[in-house]
Amino acid sequence: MAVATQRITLYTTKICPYAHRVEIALAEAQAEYKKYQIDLANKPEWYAPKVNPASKVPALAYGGPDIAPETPSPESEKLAESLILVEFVADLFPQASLLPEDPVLRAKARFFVETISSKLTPTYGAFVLRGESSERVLSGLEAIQDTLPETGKYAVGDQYTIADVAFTPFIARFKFATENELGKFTPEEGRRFVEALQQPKFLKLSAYIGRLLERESFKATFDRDFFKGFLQQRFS
Ligand SMILES: N[C@@H](CCC(=O)N[C@@H](CS)C(=O)NCC(=O)O)C(=O)O
Repeated sequence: MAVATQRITLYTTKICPYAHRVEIALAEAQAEYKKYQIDLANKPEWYAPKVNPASKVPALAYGGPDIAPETPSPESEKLAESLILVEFVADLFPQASLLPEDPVLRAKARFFVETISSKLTPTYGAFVLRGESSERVLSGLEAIQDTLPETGKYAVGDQYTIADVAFTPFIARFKFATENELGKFTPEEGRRFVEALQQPKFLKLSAYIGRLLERESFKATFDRDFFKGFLQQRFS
């Protein structure tokens, strides 16, 4: 376990792909931290005023005394927004090498993250939760594939970085939902997504996704049964 200079408490929710990013980053860093599950349907009254005024997960408390997460201390720093938290973890634990040292690779990692933010994350709710067509998701994935390097295991080469962390929770949920036919999308749209990813056109992306989902930090932080239960309860 790697110990940060100060205490970390992560406020998270298992179904949330944004919060999942921070759990992956902390797992990559082998960080010691406390985790508190926020029930989004019934948020604790202290959460917005004392942790995150935006009332969203993920949020992170850094520093302060060793107290229970449900009584957050005014002495800890409260930080939010998944991509900012992933970079914060990268900064706290440089030995995890989540940010490349080379400035060009750093810029490429951030460009990849930007591509995910502009082309893919908005399509998750639209397709899986609201049943819009898979077209926008597939064109987002094409843009992401175009951003991958010709060689290398991950988004910017052989080093696993913030870019991979940003993508993993989303693609894992797209795949899980469509492969298990659980979501607001029609069965035809679900099949279209699954079959599209098997086409030769997506060979490079599929191989990359396979490597992401084999990563220990992902496997240790994705509760498939919980996610399945959430989708079943909502959509079947
Ligand atoms: N831009 C934010 C998005 C976080 C977000 O939308 N989280 C959702 C859960 S996945 C949330 O907390 N929603 C508040 C609510 O449902 O009340 C980030 O990257 O952290």
